[in-house]
Amino acid sequence: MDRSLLILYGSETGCAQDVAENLARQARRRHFKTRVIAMDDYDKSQFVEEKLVFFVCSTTGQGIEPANMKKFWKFLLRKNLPNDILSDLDCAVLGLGDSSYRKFNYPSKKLYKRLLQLGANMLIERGDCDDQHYLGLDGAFEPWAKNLWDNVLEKYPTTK
Ligand code: FMN
Repeated sequence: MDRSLLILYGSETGCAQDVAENLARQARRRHFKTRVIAMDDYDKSQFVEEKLVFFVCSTTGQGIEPANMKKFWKFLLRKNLPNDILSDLDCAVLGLGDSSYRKFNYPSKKLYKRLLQLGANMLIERGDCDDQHYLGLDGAFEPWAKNLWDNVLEKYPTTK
């Protein structure tokens, strides 16, 4: 089975990028061939070929997506994308935000919904990292990542 994994992030001040890189280390330990790329640095013409993609994105402004995912997000919003275009894609979405803001984790919520609309298969429910958690981002990240790997490895078992 193909064990290529793409991790796409949108990050304003680096936290979502750190989380994406942490996930990539976890993936490589599980023998996935892993790329980590900012959404807007990714060649989106390849996107429909991807089989396994994790998205990590934060929130800035008042519920606004980070600058380095704006173009990719606009591309996903195109009205002429067929609603089954991502039916071969397994994916997962993790948001980073702060629940003291009214629009808590909005970009990841919108991204999750849009991916589902385009037919993507979600491996697990969206995760919400929260600056207000007493353990910081790890408070939600660690249990979410554990659940993610439990599900991913069921579908992509390690042979070694
Ligand atoms: N979090 C939210 O959930 N909703 C927001 O509207 C929101 N606005 C923010 C605005 C600013 C200027 C800053 C600095 C943070 C905001 N946050 C908001 C919290 C960030 O999303 C959170 O700190 C995240 O971990 C930052 O990740 P990043 O470094 O990858 O951008």
